[in-house]
Amino acid sequence: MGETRLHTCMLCEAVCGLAVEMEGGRAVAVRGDADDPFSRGHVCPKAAAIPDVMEDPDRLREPMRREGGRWAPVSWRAALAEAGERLAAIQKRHGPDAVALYLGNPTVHGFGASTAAALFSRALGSHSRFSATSVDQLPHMLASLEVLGHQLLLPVPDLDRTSFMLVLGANPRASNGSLMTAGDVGARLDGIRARGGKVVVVDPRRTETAARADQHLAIRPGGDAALLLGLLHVLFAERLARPGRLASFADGLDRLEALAARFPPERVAARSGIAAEDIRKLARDFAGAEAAVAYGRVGVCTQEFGGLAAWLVLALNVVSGNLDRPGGAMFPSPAVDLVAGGSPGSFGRHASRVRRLPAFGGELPVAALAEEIEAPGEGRIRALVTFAGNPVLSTPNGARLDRALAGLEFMVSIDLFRNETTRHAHLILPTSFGFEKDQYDAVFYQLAVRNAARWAPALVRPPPGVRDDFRVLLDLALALRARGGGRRGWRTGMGLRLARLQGPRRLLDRALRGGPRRLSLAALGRAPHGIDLGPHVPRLPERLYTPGKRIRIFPERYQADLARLEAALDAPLAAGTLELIGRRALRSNNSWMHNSLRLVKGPVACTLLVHPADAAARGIADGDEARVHSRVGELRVPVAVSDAVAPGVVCLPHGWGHARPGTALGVAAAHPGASFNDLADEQRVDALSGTAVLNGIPVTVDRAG
Ligand SMILES: Nc1nc2c(c(=O)[nH]1)N[C@H]1C(S)=C(S)[C@@H](COP(=O)(O)OP(=O)(O)OC[C@H]3O[C@@H](n4cnc5c(=O)[nH]c(N)nc54)[C@H](O)[C@@H]3O)O[C@H]1N2
Ligand SMILES: Nc1nc2c(c(=O)[nH]1)N[C@H]1C(S)=C(S)[C@@H](COP(=O)(O)OP(=O)(O)OC[C@H]3O[C@@H](n4cnc5c(=O)[nH]c(N)nc54)[C@H](O)[C@@H]3O)O[C@H]1N2
Ligand code: SF4
Ligand SMILES: [Mo]
Repeated sequence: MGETRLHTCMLCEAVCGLAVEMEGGRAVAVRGDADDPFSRGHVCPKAAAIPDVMEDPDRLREPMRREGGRWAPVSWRAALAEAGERLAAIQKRHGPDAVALYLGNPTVHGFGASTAAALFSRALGSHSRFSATSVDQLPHMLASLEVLGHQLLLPVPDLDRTSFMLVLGANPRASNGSLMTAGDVGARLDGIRARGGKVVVVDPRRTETAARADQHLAIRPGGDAALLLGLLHVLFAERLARPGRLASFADGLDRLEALAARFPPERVAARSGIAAEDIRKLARDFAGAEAAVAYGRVGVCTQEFGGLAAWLVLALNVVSGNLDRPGGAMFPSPAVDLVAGGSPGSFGRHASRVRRLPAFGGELPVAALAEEIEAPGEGRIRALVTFAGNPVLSTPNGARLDRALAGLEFMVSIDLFRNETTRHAHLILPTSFGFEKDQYDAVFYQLAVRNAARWAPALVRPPPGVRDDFRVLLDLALALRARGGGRRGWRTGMGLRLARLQGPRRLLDRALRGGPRRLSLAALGRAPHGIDLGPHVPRLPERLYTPGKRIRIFPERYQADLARLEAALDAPLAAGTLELIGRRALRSNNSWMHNSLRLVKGPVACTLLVHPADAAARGIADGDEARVHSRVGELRVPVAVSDAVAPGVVCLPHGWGHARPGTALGVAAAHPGASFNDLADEQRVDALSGTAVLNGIPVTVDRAG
């Protein structure tokens, strides 16, 4: 009989508590930890796949070195020395920006990795830094920076107390919530309706979340900014705008009112695809609710007007008086306060060389990565370090990036697998994963719907040839510096060596002790199921980082982008064009869980949803193979005819396309699918923020001959 140990899931933002059945030193079964006060025993099918990843025969278990097309194992000492030497040489010859960095999504899913990634990034001293932020939540961070003064001051829906939730461009019943960490989000959404409240979903597809809501409004992709202006128009025009106490420390409400006056529902109906009377009713319902919250996520960010839309979601919460009030959008008070401890952020301090796209928080939009590698001249990217990312599948025009990576002088990847991206590396440094690591989710407790903390120590030893992310990143930074690369200065070097010496546990303990809750690792260790730290409390205006602690409701930056929106209000789509959007599925996780047979077996997941009318017009039947064509590429995918998508919209998941040669992912290669991002156009970014447009991509679809 085995024993049960506790851990926390590191796969998505819900941070579910896990009860792990151990036998002979192996994790043999994974259940939800019913005694976790935050996740209450909830898990999804992906948790059971954590041991699949840990024990995957394709997982890299020692550093690998590529010579031409051949891979051979290499010692850690030799790998770090070579990586440090070659990166340093390129920086010395071509300047610090010649070495780029891409930080992938799992970076934020652990304290050790996120801490070390920040130190590495600083030590590298390059302006050529990229991450998943610019294919994800950047517009929300920008809105928080502009309006509230801090990029991490992200308001979170007070899910357990709201009586009206307006969901735009999010599908928490599949994604389990994002910028809204909530154990068992489905039950919490059900709770709103059980209390007599309402859930309204604005999405071009009738998603799992929309199907179980009170109302679904099928918006046209990219129509959110238009819709939100229409909603604000009604609130002001019908005297439903009630900012309440917020008005005493908000600037610009009058200018926002004047702006909204120009966008009556009739004017925005065509672009949003939502009838004027539906917009009026939605505004009245929202304003009439006891406590309401507007919540926008990936579909609102990664689209043509992502910057404006994210700002207007925040503005709607302010104008209706729902920011910072119970049942509205609130600011968590976690045990490790990343807001107080982190940089407020910056926007546009530098720009990309080729297209002049703005940096956010010192990072450039990843849509510019391929051209920055390809375009000759001073400042060209010649080497790349990737950490926990797979941008060939995750970023727009992945096929172009794929070609560009093949032309790099040198590339190092820190990852578990040789995948579509890391196969281009000259060295892959393999790291520990899952129950081999300690788990504390500093980032996600900063975004939780209720304050909580849970720390889990590693349950098993990693394979002997792999090392912890924390150590690998710091050792690589030190190797680089030892050979004259990276940012100079003794402080950087001291910081690295000190962090390396202390290790992630001591750093976390210090952060907890210095945090507002005065917790410690020992205190969390005594509460292995996690601690409930209570509901959110109002924190404004004290928490604001703007001068004078004011809410700047209408920052200049947005004014300039409104003309672009106005020009698009009545622009028709080219005849025969459909608009492509994405979708997430419960059994999939971005680009990298497709090597677990338990998750990919069964019906093919990578299908194109086509509305029956659009299918009929093209002579396409359910199950046929379609040819999907965009400005940058063409794919063949099986069709599922479905009235869940609005007419004119087609829908495909991202993260597939595992048929590229040179990868080592056996199960995924047998269930390859096609890559959405071979259709996404890297030249189409939200002009305001630089965020990639991954929804509303114009495509043509016909039956594959
Ligand atoms: N078309 C389209 N594209 C999208 C999106 C979309 O909705 N539509 N979504 C975007 C979003 S929101 C995101 S966040 C990005 C994600 O895109 P990426 O940043 O590329 O991240 P993942 O696809 O999650 O790939 C994670 C990688 O990290 C590795 N990995 C996993 N765990 C660990 C670990 O503990 N340590 C190390 N060293 N490596 C690890 C995996 O093997 C894998 O290679 O994709 C974006 N791309
Ligand atoms: N199972 C699973 N869970 C995940 C992930 C995963 O890959 N799989 N990824 C994780 C990551 S990295 C993230 S960032 C989160 C994302 O979490 P969510 O944002 O909840 O993710 P999506 O399911 O992509 O939801 C986006 C929705 O926007 C809709 N949409 C597309 N275009 C538009 C538009 O123009 N306007 C509006 N209003 N809606 C639009 C899409 O139809 C889709 O339903 O999920 C996380 N959780
Ligand atoms: S919902 Fe997210 S955190 Fe919970 S088990 Fe599934 S993947 Fe893990
Ligand atoms: Mo994401």
